[in-house]
Amino acid sequence: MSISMKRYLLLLAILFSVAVAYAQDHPVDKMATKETVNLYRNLKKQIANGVFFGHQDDLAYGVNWRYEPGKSDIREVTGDYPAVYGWELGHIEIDSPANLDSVPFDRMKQFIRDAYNRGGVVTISWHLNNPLTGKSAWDPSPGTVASILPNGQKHDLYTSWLDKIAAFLSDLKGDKGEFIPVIFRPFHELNGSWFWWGKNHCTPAEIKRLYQFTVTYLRDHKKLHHLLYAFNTDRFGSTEEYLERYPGDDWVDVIGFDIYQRGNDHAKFITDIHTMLSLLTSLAKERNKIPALTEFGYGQVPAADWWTNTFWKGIENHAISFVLAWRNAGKKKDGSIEYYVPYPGQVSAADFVRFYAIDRTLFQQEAKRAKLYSN
Ligand code: BMA
Repeated sequence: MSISMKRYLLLLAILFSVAVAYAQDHPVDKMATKETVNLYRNLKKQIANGVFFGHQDDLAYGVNWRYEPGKSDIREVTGDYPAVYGWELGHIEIDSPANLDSVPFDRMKQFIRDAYNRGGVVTISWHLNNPLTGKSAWDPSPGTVASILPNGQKHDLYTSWLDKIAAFLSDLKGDKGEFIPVIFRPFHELNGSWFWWGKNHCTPAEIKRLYQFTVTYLRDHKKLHHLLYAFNTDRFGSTEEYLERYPGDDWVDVIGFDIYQRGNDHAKFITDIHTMLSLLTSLAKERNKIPALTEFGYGQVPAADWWTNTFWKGIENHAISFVLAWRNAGKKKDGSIEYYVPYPGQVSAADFVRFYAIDRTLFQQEAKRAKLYSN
């Protein structure tokens, strides 16, 4: 074979391997780090084995404790940590040392490293203040979304806030200096109207542009390549409703929704969750996305068999990646009590152990075994 022929074949081989690499399943960030790509692919693969269980602020506090090293209400009850850890960046934008639920950002970074070192998954939400009024995320003053889009009067303020979350995210590194992948979940529950980015306060075109701008800024301008992007609504009634404010397949890796049980109609909750998961998992299949229950809970879990007889009944027939129970705040400043997973002695604790024992509910041990960051 002549030298030029050899060169030609070599070139063909290179082109072929590049084409194969591209044809493989990739997150929306084409420059995502290898740990991030592995997480993305492994989360999809693991759906066949079951559903990863997650908990917001799990390592920071529980119903009757605050900042005790290694402690977790889930671990107190089951002996194991959750597989997924939710954290929240609200108030980082105003340079507060702690988030809106008083978790210090420095401690949060360490909790994230601890969880990653155990093979767990990290997801982050952001109840950012209203950039137009300076009030909270729950201040729905009209025109806020429009004001932070490019050319809007608060656009520069918004990008300065994104710079702050980028600085936080850049600090998340594993022992080998690799970035810790994060499932970032901005503008959650956007089909409700309780947040300033909600349905009644902006048009679908505006919120889509904001979501797309946010991804572009973090990925292309800040050059963060360890993020997967989650899109999630609150409860929804149809695929059309779900997609009304969806920014498009090129911007989203994980699709989900948030759902809370209010009142004691368990049968209705099972039906609701089942109906929405059917729609969500069909969409995920069609669009090749990771489906998840991005937040859920039954406040104070007052039913002793809720985990196996209600929650599991709602999710067991659905191929979803993870579920995230909201935070065990315990007694809050306003006197109310908020928690969503049991602590020792809580009425649903024994049932949570039964739920934990189900083969297809996956906690820390299974996440570690699954080596989610390796290929
Ligand atoms: C809500 C409650 C609040 C909290 C907020 C942001 O659902 O838990 O207490 O401040 O989420 O985490």
